[in-house]
Amino acid sequence: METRVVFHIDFDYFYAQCEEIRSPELKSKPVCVCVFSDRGGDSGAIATANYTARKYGVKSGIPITFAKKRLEERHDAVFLPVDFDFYSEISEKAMEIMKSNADIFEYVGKDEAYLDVTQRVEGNFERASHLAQQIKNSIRDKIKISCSVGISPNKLISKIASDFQKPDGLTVVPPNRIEEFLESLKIRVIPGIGKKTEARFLEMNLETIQDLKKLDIFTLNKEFGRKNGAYIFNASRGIDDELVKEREASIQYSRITTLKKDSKDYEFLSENILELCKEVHSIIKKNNRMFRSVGIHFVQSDLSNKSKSKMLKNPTESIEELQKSVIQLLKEALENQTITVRRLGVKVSELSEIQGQRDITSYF
Ligand code: DGT
Ligand code: CA
Ligand code: CA
Repeated sequence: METRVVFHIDFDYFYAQCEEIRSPELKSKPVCVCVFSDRGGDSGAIATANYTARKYGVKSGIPITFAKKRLEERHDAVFLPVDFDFYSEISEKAMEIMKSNADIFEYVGKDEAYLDVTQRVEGNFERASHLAQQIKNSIRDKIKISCSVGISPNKLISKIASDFQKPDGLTVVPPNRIEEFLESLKIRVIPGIGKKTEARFLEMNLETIQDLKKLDIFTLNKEFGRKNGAYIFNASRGIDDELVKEREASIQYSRITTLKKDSKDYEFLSENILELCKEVHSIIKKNNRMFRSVGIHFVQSDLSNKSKSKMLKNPTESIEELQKSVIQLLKEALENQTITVRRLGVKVSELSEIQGQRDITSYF
């Protein structure tokens, strides 16, 4: 394969930075963006925090009560509820700028994307670095968002590189620097390696990627299976052939089926709709997504349409929650239903990527 030039761009402390855009006075304060749970009060978790709050040990995923304790001495600390719609709006604008600067644009999630720019920089890493600086400036000037960029010949190294100097980073790893760049890094920077896998390597006294390279492919295969073993072996050597694939933010996933018979019977329809939920859920899983909006759709026997949808409080990947919402919508839709249903559909939208460290054993 000819040498490619791949960018990974990731917005810094994204939700919290969005909050700073609409209220610039927040910039000097610790800012925590919270997902409050249904239980009320301070129950719930931190979605993200700005770098001032991170200095006090606040990070994604910890309970809101912990964050408040850690920030006790900061009377100016601010705790805000998530506002996904606002963050999506900002994300879309920034994605437009990236898209217009890429040969191939791959959307990953609200705050990150891969760009293949090989052609427009003619494979030249110096020119790539200038292009990245221009994109960063443009996003800062027009949208007031700072981001971190990793540049290398593949997605794997670029992803690691974008995280290397955060916030507002730009890390260029040309082909001849891959080895020295990786060697001193901790094994856990490899995407897919979570706490559990890291712990197993630590037991073997392996901490850095340089240490990891001591393991041969047979040992890795035995420990992690063929597929994961090969992945780890290649990743520690900076090898990754995954192409940047054209992908826009996907709007929704849906499945529709023609029923065996036209019906308005709750039992019959619920049985079918729960089956559709399973299919939609497997698409969600395959794409590593969470959803926040759930909808159902009827094509009725006179071919007229009827649909209903609801917005969940928080994004989720749970099939139970999907089925519960769908059943609720079905019951609502069947109240005073006179005509029978011919085709039945389920859709989810308001999609986002699944966050947080994934363990390699559950990742593949
Ligand atoms: P950074 O490290 O400067 O890139 O910080 P973030 O906040 O941009 O972190 P990143 O890229 O891992 O995640 C992007 C957004 O996704 C983040 O602003 C909030 C959301 N997020 C991340 N982790 C979690 C989590 O554990 N729970 C929830 N609800 N949201 C999360
Ligand atoms: Ca980010
Ligand atoms: Ca991210």
